[in-house]
Amino acid sequence: MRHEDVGRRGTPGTTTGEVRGNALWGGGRRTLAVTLAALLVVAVALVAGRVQVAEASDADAYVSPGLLAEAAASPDGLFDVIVQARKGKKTDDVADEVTKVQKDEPGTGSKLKRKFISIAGTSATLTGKQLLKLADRSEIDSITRDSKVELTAYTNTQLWPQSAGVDTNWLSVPASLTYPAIAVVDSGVTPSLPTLSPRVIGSVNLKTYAGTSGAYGHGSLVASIAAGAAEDYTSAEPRAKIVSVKVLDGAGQGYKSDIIAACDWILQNKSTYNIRVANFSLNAGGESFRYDALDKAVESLWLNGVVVVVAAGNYAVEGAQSNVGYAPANDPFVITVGASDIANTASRADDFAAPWSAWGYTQDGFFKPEVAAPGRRMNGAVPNSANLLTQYPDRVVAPGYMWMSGTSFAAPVVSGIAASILADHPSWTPNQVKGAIMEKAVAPTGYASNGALGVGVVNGGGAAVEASGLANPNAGLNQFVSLNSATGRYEFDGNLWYTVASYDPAWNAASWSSASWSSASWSSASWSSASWSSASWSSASWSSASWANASWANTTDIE
Ligand SMILES: [Ca+2]
Repeated sequence: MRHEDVGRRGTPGTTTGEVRGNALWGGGRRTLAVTLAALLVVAVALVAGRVQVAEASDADAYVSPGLLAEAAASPDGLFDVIVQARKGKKTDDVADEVTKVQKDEPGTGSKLKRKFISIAGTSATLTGKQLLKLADRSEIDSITRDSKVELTAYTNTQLWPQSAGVDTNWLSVPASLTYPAIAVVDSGVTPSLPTLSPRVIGSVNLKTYAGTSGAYGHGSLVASIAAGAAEDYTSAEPRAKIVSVKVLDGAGQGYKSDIIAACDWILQNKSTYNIRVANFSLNAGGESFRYDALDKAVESLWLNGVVVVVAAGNYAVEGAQSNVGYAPANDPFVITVGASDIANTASRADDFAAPWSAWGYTQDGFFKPEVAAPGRRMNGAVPNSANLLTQYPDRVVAPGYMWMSGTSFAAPVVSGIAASILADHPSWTPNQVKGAIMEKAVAPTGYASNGALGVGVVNGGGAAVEASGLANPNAGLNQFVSLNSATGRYEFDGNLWYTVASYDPAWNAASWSSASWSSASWSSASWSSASWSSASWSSASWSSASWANASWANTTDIE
């Protein structure tokens, strides 16, 4: 029997045809295709390939790794296979051989199935005994598994999955793991969209604002970037599930209280749907996190097992420091995400911050965002009736798909990465997931780890597969967290934090003194000094009324 090293057939990240578009970075046109269909087959084969040590003999058929041993161990068991002819032989010759071994070794359930035209071969269900016998026939070239095909291909015509390092997770995090659900707190997700169906496993409408009717499209676009699986539009984590929590109307408007109700609903239903991640591509008003009700609501999620991912905001002007005062982006526990521009290349080295991506200090002196992810000209799915389509008809890239820019579309990249991490490490806490994402982020060339990109641009593959889970960016805050025996949930004591932070500027040292950050490629020392600043605390004049206005989720005209 011949042995073949199936692991050397493919090269990850194989790319085809790059075309520069007519505006900025390609305008969502087909700039690149990542050909992963063949790689999937190779990866599956590799897993099985380590079982069997093959003997070298040209007389016998090639048999899928492990299959001979399985057939020998289970002579009456049934195996679905594809049988191919030796050179010079035909499909009918193979069919004859299959029929012969069935006669020689009768077995219940065995049968000849398809006779192929495109190849000289057949499909068949064989008993173990028949398979062993067939492998010795000189007419037979190969007997390989008739594997179940679970997906066609994970591909994206854009470069952002490579820049965010998530394309490697499509293959390196096994599909057989349990992938959690991401709650998308937004304008609603259309469950029938081909890229998401049938993985929208729950939805609830908590919107009480009587504004614009119809589907906005924002929620679907966000969900498709987090967890879409369509070829050419594969998301950050195509195996994750989606739960739609609708709080905004057909124009992206809504009440802050509805977003708090969304947190309540997630807390009550997270076990039912295995919700481990909640995505907030919205901000609504903002006060010190000691008082802001939405901040407290998302903290309740965070401290009770749900990773909260929030868009930083789109209100910076020409890259200048804007500070970050809207809730829930201004909450220190959550992962706040800025938007990077990938500079039309897959490499992270030349990435830079989108000029409108909000960054700077919160009312309480915390630096935001922690990380950035691609957020410019992101292709995603929207329903045909979406108001966004009416608003931006020139942004359609294909039927059912359009591009948008904003931190709204960077956040779901990180939500998808969080889902990959939790599939690989189901026991990790939100603090560990945040630590892994920050630890493996990469600062572009010349970037100093304390601006609009946070510590750098996310590296999904590194965070999911390589991170230790030991780095905890919230270690300093944990000393103020305790179990409320009345509710049975963990809570943060903001007043105690305020008292301690007021007289001890080094209260947060624990977060950055850990050796866990030594593997980070960015400077943990410089981030440590920037991550919380008593100088920019609420005494600063900027922290007053300017954060009172409504949601900016409708600031969609940016590019
Ligand atoms: Ca780049």
